[in-house]
Amino acid sequence: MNKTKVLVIGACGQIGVELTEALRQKYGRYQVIAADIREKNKAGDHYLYVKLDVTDKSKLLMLCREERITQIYLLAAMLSASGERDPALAWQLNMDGLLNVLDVAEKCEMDKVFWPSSIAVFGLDAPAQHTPQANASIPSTVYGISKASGEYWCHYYFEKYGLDVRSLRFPGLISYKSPPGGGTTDYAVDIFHKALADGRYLCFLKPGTMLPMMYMPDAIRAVLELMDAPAEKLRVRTSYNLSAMSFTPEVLGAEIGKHIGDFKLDYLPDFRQQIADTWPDSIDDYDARVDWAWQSRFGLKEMVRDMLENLTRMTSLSKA
Ligand code: AKB
Repeated sequence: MNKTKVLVIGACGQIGVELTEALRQKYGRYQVIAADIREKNKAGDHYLYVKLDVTDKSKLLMLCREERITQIYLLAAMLSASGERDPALAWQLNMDGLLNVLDVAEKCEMDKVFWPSSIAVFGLDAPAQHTPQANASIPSTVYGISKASGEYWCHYYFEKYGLDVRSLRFPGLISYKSPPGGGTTDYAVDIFHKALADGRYLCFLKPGTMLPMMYMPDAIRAVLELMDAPAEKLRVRTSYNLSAMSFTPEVLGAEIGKHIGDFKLDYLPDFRQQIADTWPDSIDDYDARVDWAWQSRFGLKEMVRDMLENLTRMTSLSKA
């Protein structure tokens, strides 16, 4: 039997660090190669690590053939806010990266591919509350356009070549192990670091900006559960809506304030406000629940408690 051999591309990023760890636990540390354009970090410290630019298709193909890769997790991407600063580069990285992976996976007859999409595929024309799975929408950012187009490419490779590519539309992800970079939802991570360090935070989104969010342990579990689901159960071959919680900056601030008494939250909205205003308030993930029994575990209270406990522990460890 063909043993699972995994390649995680973008392994040093916010999702990559934790997903690489989870996949190593599941398949064994020598069955998972971490790859990133960056120098090694947590994902590459101890085990297999390759420096890889996903837009270099011949290197990707060579690596997959030499290592007999059977599954790719493609996490390398430019997010919404950085993408608006350099739309051409965002398009090139996000689209060329995906097309290279799909093509190489098909050529190497891989078992499965995972690729994350985002709530950024939805624009102002989509219903803001409980945004349904199948809603033709006009994204407001280059990042959103690349995710919407990427979803169609995943569908195309599945239909045309039978490539088992699976995808989730992630909301804003909150984590303590590794920081996000370049997203509109990043405030929901930054706020914890500033609350603990300074007791205050200057938020780049204004009060009342409701956005869908998810704690990283739920997100990692969602990827593993989706990838384990029987192929015949999966009716969505673009990307699944996924939901856990929704909140505004002031609601998150108030919850943090329950743990850090005199926490102060101020606001100075910037260009990211316009992006956030086009995204849904909440997401309907009915199809994910029905098809592969998705259920989130962390709500706002549990997430805030866990984030603060872990960040406090990590700060005292680094001081010791
Ligand atoms: C971003 O803010 O760009 C991302 C996302 C919602 O996809 N976190």
